[in-house]
Amino acid sequence: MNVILIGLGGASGNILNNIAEDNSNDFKYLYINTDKKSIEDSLIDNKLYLDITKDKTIDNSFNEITDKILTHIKDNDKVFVIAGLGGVTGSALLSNLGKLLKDNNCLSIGIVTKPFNFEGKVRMEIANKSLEEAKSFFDKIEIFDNKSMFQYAEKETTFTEAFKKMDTRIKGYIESQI
Ligand SMILES: Nc1nc2c(ncn2[C@@H]2O[C@H](COP(=O)(O)OP(=O)(O)OP(=O)(O)O)[C@@H](O)[C@H]2O)c(=O)[nH]1
Ligand SMILES: [Mg+2]
Repeated sequence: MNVILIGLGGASGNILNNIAEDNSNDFKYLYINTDKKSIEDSLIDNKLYLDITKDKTIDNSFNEITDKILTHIKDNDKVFVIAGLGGVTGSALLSNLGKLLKDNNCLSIGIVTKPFNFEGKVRMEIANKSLEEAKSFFDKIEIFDNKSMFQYAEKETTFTEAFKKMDTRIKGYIESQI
């Protein structure tokens, strides 16, 4: 089965890098972000920079790259869409991409993270709103709660280590779905 992982926004960039790094799967990858630096630094081969600096809404910018996205996914059986919810980019693009995939009869699984409590109410609300909107477009959405990350951690566990563990769990989840 062909599998493509599409990442939306900064958190997904880190998650894709961590999954792609060990080369243990022949997944295809596509990374989409509005952050030029993060796109440039990403290890992923296929990436699309969304320029929202020039007076453009994120939705309009997305509509300009839908053809490009479709060229990457046309031959794939299963599309996993990864986004860390709570910021602007991933949260806004989740429904846009979900709808595009649904309109093109792609089997889609969303994989999202929810913010830590310490990130505040506003980011949690953005995350919940995004999830609510995206629900109807995806065949399934799996939620990884960032606050669960430190549940089994030692006192000295750093964020980087904890994120890596979370990314390993996400990778395991994807492998269990194919
Ligand atoms: N698991 C995991 N979660 C992360 C990571 N980085 C950020 N997050 C979470 O993801 C949420 C969204 O962050 P980003 O992905 O950076 O946001 P964005 O979608 O790029 O949005 P903007 O930067 O605001 O345009 C944050 O609020 C964190 O909860 C990461 O490396 N791993
Ligand atoms: Mg960002």
